[in-house]
Amino acid sequence: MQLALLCAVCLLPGGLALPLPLEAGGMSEPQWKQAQDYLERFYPYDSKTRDVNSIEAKLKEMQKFFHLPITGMLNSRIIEIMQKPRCGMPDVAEYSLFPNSPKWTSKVVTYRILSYTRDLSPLRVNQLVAKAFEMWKKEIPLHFKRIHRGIADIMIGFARGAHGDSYPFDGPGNILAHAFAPGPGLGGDTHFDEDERWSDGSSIGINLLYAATHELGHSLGLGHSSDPNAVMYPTYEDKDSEDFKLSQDDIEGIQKLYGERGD
Ligand SMILES: [Ca+2]
Ligand SMILES: [Zn+2]
Ligand SMILES: [Zn+2]
Repeated sequence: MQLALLCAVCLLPGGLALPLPLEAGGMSEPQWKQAQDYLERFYPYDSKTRDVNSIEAKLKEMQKFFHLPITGMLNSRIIEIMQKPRCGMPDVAEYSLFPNSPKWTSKVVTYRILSYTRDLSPLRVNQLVAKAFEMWKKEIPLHFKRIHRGIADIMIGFARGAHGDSYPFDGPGNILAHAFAPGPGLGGDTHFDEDERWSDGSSIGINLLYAATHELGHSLGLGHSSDPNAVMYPTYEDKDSEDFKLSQDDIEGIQKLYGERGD
């Protein structure tokens, strides 16, 4: 099942710079464990090098993805990125499109909202999800149709902890949501962590419109982008406005899959 900065030395305050396979040095044991877990989760394999399981190789992949100097060493900048809330999908470069570029082949793609958050009214969630679909729809020749019963291509819901796929959520913070690439079964489905505080932009919390637009990008076949302006960038940055747009990078990605809208 298939499920994304610039930095200069001047930005490194105190500079933890440790060769990774070595001892944790100035890092606490939990921090060290957290860094290893992060790399194993978001950089699950590296097809280009033979030492696929090397933590150092994974760290280099991560530095490459985030446009940081590729040193294979942990430093405070990389730890800062690891601590940001983010999408649960991996950042492997191949996933810019998923392997084999899965996409919807029908011109009408259905979706169904199975469950809601307690943080917003169902009506508001329906509006925000529809708006997120609209963001993508403007750029490609696909139509999205909401259905209220039966199985839709894209099943959307809020859930906490283990929720029936192999990717349990992790409580408040860290992983916010995930989505599956186009395909049967779980394919296209989008899950939001109900342990987050979801917002429509009018209150404190994670901006659901922004998160939904990102996740639906995955549901349509996009992987993560390493362009910090892209909606498909893997970490969540505070978006206090509803007025964000897809970046040129997002548009180029989705049109690579589906072509341009004809009208
Ligand atoms: Ca979470
Ligand atoms: Zn993502
Ligand atoms: Zn899930």
